[in-house]
Amino acid sequence: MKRILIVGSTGQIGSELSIRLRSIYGRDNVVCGFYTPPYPEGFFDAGPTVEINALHIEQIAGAVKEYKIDTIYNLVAILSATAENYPQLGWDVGIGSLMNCLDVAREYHCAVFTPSSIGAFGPSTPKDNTPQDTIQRPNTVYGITKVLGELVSDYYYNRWKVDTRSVRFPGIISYMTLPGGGTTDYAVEIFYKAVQGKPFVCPIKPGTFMDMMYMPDALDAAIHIMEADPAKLVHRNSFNVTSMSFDPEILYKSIKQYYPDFKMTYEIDPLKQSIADSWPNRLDDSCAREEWGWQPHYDLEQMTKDMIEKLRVKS
Ligand code: AKB
Repeated sequence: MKRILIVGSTGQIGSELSIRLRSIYGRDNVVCGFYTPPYPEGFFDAGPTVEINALHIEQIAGAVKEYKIDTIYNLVAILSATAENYPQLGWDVGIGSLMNCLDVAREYHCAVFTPSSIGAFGPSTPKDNTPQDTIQRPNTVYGITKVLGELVSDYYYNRWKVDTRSVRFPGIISYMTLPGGGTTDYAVEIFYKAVQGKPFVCPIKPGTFMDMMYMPDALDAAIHIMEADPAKLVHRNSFNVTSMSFDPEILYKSIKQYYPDFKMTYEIDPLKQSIADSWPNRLDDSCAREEWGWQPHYDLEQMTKDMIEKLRVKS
């Protein structure tokens, strides 16, 4: 049975990944590292927790030793738009947590998952059916940290045999914990407004396509890649994964099926728009499908239905 440490467990992905991992590996085999509030409801009662500032390597090492950890999920990051406003912070947090996790993993023989992102691509990357192996010249701090993360993770695998694996996450849509500071956040915020009966002001232009994924599929990806047979992995850091691609108008129409009076207007955020324009329209994730059986379950219609059902219960 795996013994897992999640560093950055209270964010959008961590708050749901911890629940899913505990349902698979057992409550006490998943330790949640926390640092930044707010903490999810019931967080401290749901299983073991430990305070970890990911920039302090001894805190990660201490938790790994104490709980006999063999797998680290490093979910610490400053998302794309915030990192453009605070580049030093984006760099320090993204790279600091990555290097600390890798060094601890090397010493204590742990596997490491650090998500990459569609942000690891840039304006010179082919926009449609973006291949697994292609040009990666991002023009954002976030993207640069993600490319470095991919390269350094592969380096630790090749040089030190640290079992590093990861996926390039698209925008993740979820109802439990809000994302913050990302370019794709609009695709979550729009649902909250629709369910609250309020109009939505979209920061991204119509016609801007980006890859997206519903949280249950994102959790599957993060878990299945770490369970994959290593003999079948040609790639490691990181795999393209996607389950849908849409622009704001397509998402708006999908939500309007449930709320015919829902109104969306546009007030373009130049920073978010320029980041979105530099990212692919749709990834080709055939390598993930071939090498470890990646298969998403939610398309736009299924995701919209489930998001609205869940948010109605929540509100
Ligand atoms: C962001 O928008 O910054 C993230 C991402 C796609 O990595 N959601």
